Amino acid sequence: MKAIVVVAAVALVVVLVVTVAGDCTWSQDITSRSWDESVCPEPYILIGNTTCLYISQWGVVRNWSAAQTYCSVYEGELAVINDCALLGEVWTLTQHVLNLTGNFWVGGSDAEAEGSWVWERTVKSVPMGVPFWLPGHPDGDTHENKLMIADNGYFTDGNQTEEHYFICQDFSTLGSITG
Ligand SMILES: [Ca+2]
Repeated sequence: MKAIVVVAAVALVVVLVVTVAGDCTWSQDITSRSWDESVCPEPYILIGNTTCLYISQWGVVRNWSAAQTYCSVYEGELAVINDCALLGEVWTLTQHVLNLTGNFWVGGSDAEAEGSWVWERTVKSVPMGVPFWLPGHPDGDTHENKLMIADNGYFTDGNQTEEHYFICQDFSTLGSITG
């Protein structure tokens, strides 16, 4: 009887570790999730019932500016991620459904004023601190002025010349909600 309890406890711990994106948690049942491809224009998919995103996949990495250009080809821009639940959904999709281990450029920058992070599209403030940012970050000073989602599910700052995966957002369909 005691052994069964221990096994159950270990299983619970594993589930919790797998499904925490930074501190932005959501439903622990990955297998029941679906991402709707019918609402948003191709190649975007509806994530979190609110946002049309395109997530670059295997082999498609760009520096920050080239990623922004890539998004513009699909009439979008690098994504605005203001919501903790959306960040959790994105992280789970990238890391555990697409199995992409790496960093993802999104549309934030502090290039205009060091330490003052804004979304390039809206010029509104990027959420700071936990649960969005990796504790201790941003830490790159003027060497790292662009925003990415790290593979641990947190925001972190990166150098714009680095090549990473990236996330584009279509603002034409549901832009009034998140843009
Ligand atoms: Ca900076």
